[in-house]
Amino acid sequence: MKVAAILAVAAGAADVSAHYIFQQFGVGSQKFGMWEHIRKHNNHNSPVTSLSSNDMRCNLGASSGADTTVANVKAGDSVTFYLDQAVYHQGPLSLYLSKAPGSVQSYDGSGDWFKIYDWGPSFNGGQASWPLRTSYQANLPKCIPNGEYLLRIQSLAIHNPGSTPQWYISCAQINVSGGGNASPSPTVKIPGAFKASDPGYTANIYNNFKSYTIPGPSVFSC
Ligand SMILES: *[C@@H]1O[C@H](CO)[C@@H](O)[C@H](O)[C@H]1NC(C)=O
Ligand SMILES: [Cu+2]
Repeated sequence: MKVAAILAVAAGAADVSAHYIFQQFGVGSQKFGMWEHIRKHNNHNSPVTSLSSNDMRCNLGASSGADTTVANVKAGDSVTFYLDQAVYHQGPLSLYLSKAPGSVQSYDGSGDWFKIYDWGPSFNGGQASWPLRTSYQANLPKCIPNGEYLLRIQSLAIHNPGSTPQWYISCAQINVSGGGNASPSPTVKIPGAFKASDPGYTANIYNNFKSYTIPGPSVFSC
């Protein structure tokens, strides 16, 4: 208990220092430049904390992607988000996709979203370990329809139980070819997909922490 309290205080103190930013995108072995194909947001290294805010989509000041180029990808490709420094707040990470009705550069993310990947904790001998890394890689599903999409990564920071959890978010703009004709499901809206009552949002990771449910819909796979 004592250790848990000290850890919680230490984690809180870390909040004054710079946070991590998803600021570079990659496809396969190619790593693009700073903010290339990623919507630049105005939040610098601060988190989004309101579950009802449209900033939950692509972060503060990133509702338009007019100034951001679009990466050409193939369905099934490996995609990677790189950070300026390793994620250091405990919590899950997830990848979401939302198909733009037309050009993704003018898409605000108000349509349907589905989840394609989760990074959660592993439990070993009563200890949880979180995947805190400098980059996160996953493969796009092979069966998604061709077209332009927002590809969104989120890190949900739940290191301070009892305080408002924090969301670190970026969106890349991708143009998928070579896909299929799936109708990915389940779909959710953002905001709306995450609730204050979600067990994965209220979890106390320092107290009898033995299992964890990552917020959001189940992962879609082909
Ligand atoms: C998207 O990819 C298709 C197929 O390669 C291509 O014809 C189209 O021009 C691309 N769109 C953009 C915006 O790059
Ligand atoms: Cu912090």
